[in-house]
Amino acid sequence: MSDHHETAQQAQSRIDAAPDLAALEALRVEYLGKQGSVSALLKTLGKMSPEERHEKAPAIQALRQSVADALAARKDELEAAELEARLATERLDLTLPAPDAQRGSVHPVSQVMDELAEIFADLGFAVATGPEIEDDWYNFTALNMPESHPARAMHDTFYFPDTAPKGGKMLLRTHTSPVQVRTMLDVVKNNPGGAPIRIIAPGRVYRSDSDATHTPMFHQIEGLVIDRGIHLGHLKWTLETFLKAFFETDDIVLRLRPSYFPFTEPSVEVDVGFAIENGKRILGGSGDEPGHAWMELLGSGMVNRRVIEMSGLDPDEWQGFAWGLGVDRLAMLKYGMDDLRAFFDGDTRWLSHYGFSPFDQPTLSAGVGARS
Ligand code: 2NL
Repeated sequence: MSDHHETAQQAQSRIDAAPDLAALEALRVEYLGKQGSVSALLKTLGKMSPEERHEKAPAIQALRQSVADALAARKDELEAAELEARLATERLDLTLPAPDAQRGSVHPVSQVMDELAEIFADLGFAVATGPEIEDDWYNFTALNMPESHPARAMHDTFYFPDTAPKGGKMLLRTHTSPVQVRTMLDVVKNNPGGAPIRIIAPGRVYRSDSDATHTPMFHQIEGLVIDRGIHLGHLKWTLETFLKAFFETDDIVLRLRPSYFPFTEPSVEVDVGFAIENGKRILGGSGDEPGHAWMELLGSGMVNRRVIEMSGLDPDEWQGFAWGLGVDRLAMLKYGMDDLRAFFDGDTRWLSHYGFSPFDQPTLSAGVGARS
């Protein structure tokens, strides 16, 4: 009996001193494993007489129980310590600054499109969109350019082999004018007597042309106003107001020159005065001042009577003006890029340099009329 008591005490102190779970497992095998010393004692019970077994079994069972209890208690301690250690090393410090996320930027073309939509919204214009794959009729014929018209040759059109529903071939639109044609037809269909229209049509357009200043796909924005009693004065005021808001300066001087487009009559080329400072074009002042020159900015005019008639309106009652300009060129002028081709290379260094934060709103420091 005292034998077992000593064994139990020795086992208890060895188990309590086990430094880790592996050492503890070794002790379990040593005492309670198949070849273990306590297991061996238990096996001796089988060879005893009932009387002897009755006498010795309680002490041996008590020894086995005390070793098993000591192992279980130490196992709980070691596991708790291990968990504590893990919690200590894996603790997250939520006060550390998070690394900055990789963020995209708004392309200058998108930025300028947004700015234009914002300015023209202030002037009461809605944004209209339409298909980039067009029917010859909407792109040319409806705009007073019948199939034999020489102005068609100036457009370097990408044609599809498919025949268009209204004759000719399907094509990639060469301007966003077909959007305005579709809008006019829609408005007249829903309002047979006619109704005022004020829209801008921004979007991608295509011409088979490629060099430092031309890409086969570029961006255009056209504007169209149809109402009663519209004249050139409205055109001039609208363009002047828009350009002052866009370039964020009142110092914008326009020069209107006679021009020719099949869809407008009269047609007006609009130039803007500028000076060169540090190799960059700075808008402002008359182009006739010393050190200044004129730069062609956009084409415009009064909507041709034949285009008004095509839409189903009476040109003696309804007049309009329209204009078209290149968004990419406008972006280059405002934000100082010098190579158009870089706009479409997708170079992330260029994009992070010239791109805009999607979180900086509003896009313009001031809207229409903020300086008046
Ligand atoms: C340019 C000139 C222009 C238009 C586009 C237009 C649209 C309709 C009726 C009449 Cl539906 N005109 N658009 C008018 C004048 C000029 O664009 O140089 N664009 C880059």
